[in-house]
Amino acid sequence: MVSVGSADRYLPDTVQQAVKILVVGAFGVGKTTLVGSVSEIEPLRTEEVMTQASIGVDDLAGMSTKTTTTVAMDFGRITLNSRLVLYLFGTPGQRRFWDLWEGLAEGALGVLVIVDTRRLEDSFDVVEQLELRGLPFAVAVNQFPDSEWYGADELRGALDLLPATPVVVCDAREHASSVDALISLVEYVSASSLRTPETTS
Ligand SMILES: Nc1nc2c(ncn2[C@@H]2O[C@H](COP(=O)(O)OP(=O)(O)OP(=O)(O)O)[C@@H](O)[C@H]2O)c(=O)[nH]1
Ligand SMILES: [Mg+2]
Repeated sequence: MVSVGSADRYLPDTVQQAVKILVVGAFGVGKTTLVGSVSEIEPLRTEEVMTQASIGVDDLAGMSTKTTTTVAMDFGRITLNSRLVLYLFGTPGQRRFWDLWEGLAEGALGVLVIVDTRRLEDSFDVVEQLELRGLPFAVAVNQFPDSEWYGADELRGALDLLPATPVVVCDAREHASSVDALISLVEYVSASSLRTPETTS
């Protein structure tokens, strides 16, 4: 999170476009962390302490400090430039809450998929869900200190991504790095929407 003060809460008059972005990913990949590090307003979080229901279901390997999980949504805002503001909606990662994605995705221009390469297989279904729903997305690899290093092509192969789908590496705790990931998504979605059906067919 950047500074939080009343001066930051109001949008400049120059803002012409407000865009909704969904932040999705498997359990514990860093969605809440990213929305929080990016947001220029106090982010809204719906964290609950993980309960017995989580034991044996959610893999906490590599997340010794994680005690809570998102049960409804994260919300944040970032003014990318004087004309464009992004509203970020983070989803819950636990599978039992995936039904909420449908509602949260309504009206979203694009999706940032956060991936943890230490548990890459957890992300297969996430990517599949987005492809089924036809939502444009970019992949942001949240690099943890003990993450294995995958080349972009290897990762694309493993996640079965289309050649045009952006893949970026970020640190969800870092504002600048996370904003860069969002910019990659916005650039991709803007470029795709500029292509008319005539030029793509
Ligand atoms: N080292 C490191 N730790 C991180 C990073 N991102 C998140 N964490 C930690 O990893 C854990 C998971 O982060 P969350 O942001 O809660 O993940 P989430 O995807 O929102 O999790 P759910 O809502 O439960 O699905 C937390 O304990 C974070 O402090 C990162 O980039 N590096
Ligand atoms: Mg979360």
